[in-house]
Amino acid sequence: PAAAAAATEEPIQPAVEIKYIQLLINGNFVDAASGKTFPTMDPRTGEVIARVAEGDSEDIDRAVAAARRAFDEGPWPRMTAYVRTPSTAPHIGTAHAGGSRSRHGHRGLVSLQERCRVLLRFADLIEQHADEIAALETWDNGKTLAQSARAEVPMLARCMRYYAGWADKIHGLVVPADGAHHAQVLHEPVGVAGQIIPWNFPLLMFAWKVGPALACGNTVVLKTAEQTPLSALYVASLLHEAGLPDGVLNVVSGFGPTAGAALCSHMGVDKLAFTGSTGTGQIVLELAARSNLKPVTLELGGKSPFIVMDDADVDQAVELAHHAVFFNQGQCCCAGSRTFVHERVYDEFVEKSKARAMKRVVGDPFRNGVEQGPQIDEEQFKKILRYVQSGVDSGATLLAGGDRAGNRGFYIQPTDDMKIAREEIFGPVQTILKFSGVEEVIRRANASQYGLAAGVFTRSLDAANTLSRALRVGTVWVNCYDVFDAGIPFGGYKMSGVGREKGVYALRNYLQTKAVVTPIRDAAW
Ligand code: TXE
Repeated sequence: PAAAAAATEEPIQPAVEIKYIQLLINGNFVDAASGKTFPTMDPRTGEVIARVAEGDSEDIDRAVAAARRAFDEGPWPRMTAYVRTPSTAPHIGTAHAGGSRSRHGHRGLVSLQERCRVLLRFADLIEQHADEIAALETWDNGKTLAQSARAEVPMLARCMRYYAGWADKIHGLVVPADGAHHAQVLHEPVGVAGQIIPWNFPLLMFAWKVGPALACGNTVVLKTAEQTPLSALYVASLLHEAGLPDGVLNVVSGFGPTAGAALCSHMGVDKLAFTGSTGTGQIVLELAARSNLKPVTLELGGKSPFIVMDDADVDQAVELAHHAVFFNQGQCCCAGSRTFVHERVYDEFVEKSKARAMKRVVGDPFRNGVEQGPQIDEEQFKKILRYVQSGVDSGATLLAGGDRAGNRGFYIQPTDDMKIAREEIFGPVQTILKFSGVEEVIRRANASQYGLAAGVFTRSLDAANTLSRALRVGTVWVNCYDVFDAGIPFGGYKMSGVGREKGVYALRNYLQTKAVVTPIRDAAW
């Protein structure tokens, strides 16, 4: 009842103006070539927030051409690590590195430090505009304002600073080669990176994709999710204010099968990075293979286990397991959506989890104290309720929730059930399963096509070590969950993905490796 009341109150008017609704191509905000627009919705009400330019293959062509020009002719990929005339170093947007003449007629080298500076200035601007960015994200996505403001905007800034720090520290090797040869290994930017991001964490996905790509000197065409186009356009404008040269980052709003597929198939794109569903990831990989074999990194779905051992403090375990699955309305690729609980603490855990789920405050994400906003859209909302129903139909015991909250928008009651689930629900639905031994839980936790993350809750170091090594997943959180520092690699085993984002590992996705071999004339020396 508390949830229903909160969800039926009048929506709070967000304190932000919508400034950017066009595509960002070559440093300019422009309409789609077709002139078409599409609505982006407020998930609290299902009403239109704004109409946004709808990019299509022609716009992808324009954006890739701009990114290509910025890569082939601009300073961004070829900054040197020193400046010839520091006091008169030309402005980055007009200079042409390497001493050749730019279209503006300037000469001179641009320090690689300038790449760091642009990213650092961008992080400062994110902090200066934190309130507007957080409000925009919450409005378009439905996540709580507290989460946008206290977690996601700071993490975006942190990620940009992290990669700013890498920009002048990327270097190759000298290899001791047999024979009278000097062998160098150079690490060069790949070129034009196509990046496709989903709607569940628009700002973080922007950070994880754009940060390493730019730090390595690539240029980018970013396709945002059709449900959440607004925040990326806003922060991209700040990146230009920070001094990013035109064409280095282009942002195309639009749909998957049109704009997204055109980016994947484009012969002028040198590398693809995708986050989204496993099914769409397979399409992306196929389109890349059928066009120019561009390398692809994928961050896909999950069905992550959260394992509670019998020595756990049950109250703490309940709280953490709750957070692991309900965070972000359950719309996390790494949601701990299979809660495995040892039989000795199972009954107590189930009782307390049910009480916790029923206490969860659902309502307007702009309101203080609200823990859960609406789901992203009607499609996801209906899909989640279908899953809950199918659980009940196949014998699951519904402990809490299981229905919509309120009478408009896409709010769902926090739901607990007891069902062996395999598919990604992507909603506020916790499935609680009983186990009796370590070997058994390892087997059952690993019996999934996915392998993104896992949680382990125990006081035993031995249990933590055994489980951490046995679980076939990209991240194991022991006595914590959803820790996403920019330096920690993230990605999946099995059908949860290919490659890693964040940390030093993400740099590999955006670098080519070149061997340069030269003879050493006077080998006797
Ligand atoms: O995902 P899609 P959807 C899962 C989650 C959710 C389900 C469906 O289970 O319920 O996916 O969500 C673009 N070529 N995740 O339909 O389709 C699309 O425009 C190129 C998990 O939103 O994967 C968007 O930008 N691109 C996930 C992006 O792909 C295409 C996050 C993601 O959309 C395309 C989101 C195509 N043919 C959903 N079709 C996670 N791993 O965090 C779509 N897109």
